[in-house]
Amino acid sequence: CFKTNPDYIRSFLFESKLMPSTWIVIRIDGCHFHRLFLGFGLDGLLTFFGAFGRFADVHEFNKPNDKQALDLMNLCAVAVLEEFHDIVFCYGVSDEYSFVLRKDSQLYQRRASKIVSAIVSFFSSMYVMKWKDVFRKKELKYPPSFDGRAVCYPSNEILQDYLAWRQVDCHINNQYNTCFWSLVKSGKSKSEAQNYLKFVTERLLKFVCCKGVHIFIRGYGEQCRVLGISTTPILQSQGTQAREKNELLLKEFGINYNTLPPMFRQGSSIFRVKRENPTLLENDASSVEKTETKIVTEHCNIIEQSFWEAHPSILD
Ligand code: DGT
Ligand code: MG
Ligand code: MG
Ligand code: MG
Ligand code: MG
Repeated sequence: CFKTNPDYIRSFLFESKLMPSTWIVIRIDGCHFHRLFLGFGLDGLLTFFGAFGRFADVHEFNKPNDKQALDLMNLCAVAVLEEFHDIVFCYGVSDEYSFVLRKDSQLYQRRASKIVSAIVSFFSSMYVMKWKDVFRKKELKYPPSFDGRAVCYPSNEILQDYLAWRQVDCHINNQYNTCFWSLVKSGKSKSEAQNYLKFVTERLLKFVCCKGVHIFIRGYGEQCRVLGISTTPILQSQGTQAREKNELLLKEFGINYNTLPPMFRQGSSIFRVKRENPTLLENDASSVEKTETKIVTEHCNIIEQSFWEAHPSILD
């Protein structure tokens, strides 16, 4: 006979609750958005087997950045911000988005699996719903999916370091990808382009400055290695890979990296701002009614402290 005592059944339930009084960051990321990189002329074969194909390739996203695909991600993130009132800030790049929930959020009693699954499924549904608004003439060929995870950050400083890390990643990947696809479009094979950039990467150290802390890294993306962290730019004299890549883009392709769209270079930040409502100001509305809350999408530097100083209400 079965034991159907509810307490007995419930005793198996494992609820991982997120630490109280800490910022909660939910990061979602598109599943299999890239193409398997095999070389050997197998790329065509992969596109042919579209059912297992990679989302960005199957949907012919522009390389390295597809404005419409990023616009769609941003629209979905705005919808998430509107739906989940405890979210105070969103940062997105490529196929990922980070959502920051207020420190004192009691959403789903801070149960990680509930929060992650609710946000991930809402975002995925939005992506499908809003597809046609952005890609008017392009058919959605199969349902996209996203994974998600939750991490707690105990202080504003550490939360800002997390966001800076994502923006540094955006910059490094974008710079690498811009060089890579410029080389490919100029007639180099993918492996030639990869080898050329590998040479640049291995010869020189990358140098990133984040809030006065200098981080020295080699490689990019998942292969990125942190070589050292220091408060002084001691290794700067050894050259910066970033500068080298910008020179490559300018000399060989006439691309001035700093004039590329800010959305590609800086990613997208979404947050609420309080603004005075000019129409209500004219009437004799109370001071509370004179301000309205607006959601804005900006492509700016969030590593610099000045961003947080200009928007103190975000982490207030
Ligand atoms: P995952 O997350 O482990 O399931 O695998 P992926 O393939 O999603 O890998 P991920 O998230 O590390 O990298 C994102 C991939 O998405 C990137 O390799 C290329 C693709 N992607 C993202 N944004 C764009 C875009 O604007 N244009 C194109 N062509 N591809 C993009
Ligand atoms: Mg992933
Ligand atoms: Mg992905
Ligand atoms: Mg990704
Ligand atoms: Mg239910």
